[in-house]
Amino acid sequence: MAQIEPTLGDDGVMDFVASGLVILEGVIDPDFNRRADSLERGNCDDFIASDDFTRQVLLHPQVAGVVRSLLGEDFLVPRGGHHHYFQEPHLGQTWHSDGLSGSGYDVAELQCYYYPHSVAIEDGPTMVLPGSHCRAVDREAIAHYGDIHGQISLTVAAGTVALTRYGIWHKAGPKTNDRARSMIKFSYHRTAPPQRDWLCDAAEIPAYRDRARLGYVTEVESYRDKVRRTRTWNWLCGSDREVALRWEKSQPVSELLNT
Ligand SMILES: O=C(O)CCC(=O)C(=O)O
Repeated sequence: MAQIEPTLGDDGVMDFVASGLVILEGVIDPDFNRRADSLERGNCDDFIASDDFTRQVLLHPQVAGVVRSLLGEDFLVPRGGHHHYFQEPHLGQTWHSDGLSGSGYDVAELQCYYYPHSVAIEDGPTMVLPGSHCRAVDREAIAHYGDIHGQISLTVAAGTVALTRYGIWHKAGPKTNDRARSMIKFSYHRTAPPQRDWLCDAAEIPAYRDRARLGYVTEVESYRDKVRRTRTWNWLCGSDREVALRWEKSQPVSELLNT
């Protein structure tokens, strides 16, 4: 049986743990990208489950290599998804996260956005907020937020695939032209408990090395982010190592009473 090789090392996985995002710019074959030209808006299960889409996109070595790195060996390959298609100008969506997302430290689902055509700022690109993926949020509450320092617009080349941790805040940005804009969304899932089986140089599990504080994050939230990221890293490595917290030197009262 052919194997899917992982493409991320420890640093790549740590980057993903912090940002919730990997962007593979222009990786899909231009001839295949054009197949989406006649795709209708909405459910596109048949297109996604087709042999061609499976081979050209879902099992593309770079796309599947990231999935293999983050979800383990025998991950579930999507058999359906949704075509987010806009043509008319519009004001853009509000910030949201999808479905059952954002409650735990696990990485059990990767939600992916595939862009068969290039996307410019006038086309209403998807906007994402790196680092927002591990917060349990009220969807109605975040819909009231406007621009957030650190948000990014996915203005991308044709054939780009963005892989996100389910739960990342995102929205379609404002569109000012009449050009068709496509985004095909689908998700891969984990089937087995995690282990550190991506590209590793050494057997010993390194401690999580935190990434730079995000532009919109204050001191306390940055401490919370670090704890959440470290728990996610430990979980992905299959390690039960606990995060060092402020009270780790504290003692049980029984020990003090008996001395
Ligand atoms: O089309 C987009 O850029 C984002 C749409 C989306 O993710 C949604 O409606 O949930």
